[in-house]
Amino acid sequence: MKATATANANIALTKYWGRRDRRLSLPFTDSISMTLDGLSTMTTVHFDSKYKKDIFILDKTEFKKGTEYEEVARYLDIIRKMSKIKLFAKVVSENNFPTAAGLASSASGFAALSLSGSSAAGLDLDAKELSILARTVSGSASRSIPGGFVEWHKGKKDDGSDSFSEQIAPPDYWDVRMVIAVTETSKKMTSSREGMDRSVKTSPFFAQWIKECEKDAKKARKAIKEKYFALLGTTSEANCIKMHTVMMTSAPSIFYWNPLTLEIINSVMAWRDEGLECYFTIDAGPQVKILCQEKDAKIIENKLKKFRSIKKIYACKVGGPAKLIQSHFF
Ligand code: 2P0
Repeated sequence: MKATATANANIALTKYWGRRDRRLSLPFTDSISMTLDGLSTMTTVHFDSKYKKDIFILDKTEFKKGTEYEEVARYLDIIRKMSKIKLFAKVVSENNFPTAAGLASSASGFAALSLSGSSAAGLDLDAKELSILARTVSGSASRSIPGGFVEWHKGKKDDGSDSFSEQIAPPDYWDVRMVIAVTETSKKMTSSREGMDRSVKTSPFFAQWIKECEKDAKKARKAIKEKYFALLGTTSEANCIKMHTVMMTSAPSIFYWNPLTLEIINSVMAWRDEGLECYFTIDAGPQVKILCQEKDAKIIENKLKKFRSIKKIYACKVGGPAKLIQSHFF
């Protein structure tokens, strides 16, 4: 009972920040994302009677306890319950980009685990069921299942059965690019979960944030449908700034940016004034993701290369869905 899957990271163009149900990761808002080609997680899951407990190895390090181990074990429990198997599992997972530094590794990680784990357990889930399963442990992971441009519907039901992600448009529909500037590779100070729960409780702007997200998701949907790049870019950048305002106005305050983050923000605005059409977005970390059209991606990459302190640059096309593969880690 072994299966291996890969899944790409995704970056929200209109964000998820706040859970109405913490156990099931049910969001207050719809969110819309672009899947990133090439930033991916590969995961092998093997259920077998030879394992006396669950084993979890991420990026060649074994986690024997702690949050990461507990999340994976909880996740395997959900799969065991669904498939009615009682076996422990060995999980080996690798990201081809920095883990937990605001590059959506938990999204690709839990999406890859959903597909490999459910498949290893003999379950044959469709994309909707897989995205619900992924969401249960890491909200944004639900958006890494379908590929292309994706919408995660917030849903209304308490059991989460209507809170899932689906594709708005496939990867080859529109050649937009995300150029990512990694400004810091260390693990973030405040996890997304902790941060968003704090924002729900303490930011005076949280209620308005929910209203803004509804308007922004509507604009982003329209922009993708009409391939209206300026609308997608302006909506996405504005939504990101609103989210960070909510983060910063939480108590205690959460600042995910560093000086280089701000320097790149200012540069993107200046480049735009000079006629280079690009827009930034930033998640729960200091990395800056720049949305642009295919024709401008190389120009932006070259401009970023001039910042000596940027640790790494990725230029991503729109990526595909989570998929099963035939080679395994062990
Ligand atoms: C998003 N983020 O929409 C938002 C924007 C971060 C900022 O979803 O800790 O990866 O695994 O529950 O679901 C990050 O949250 O966090 C996130 P965990 P998750 O992409």
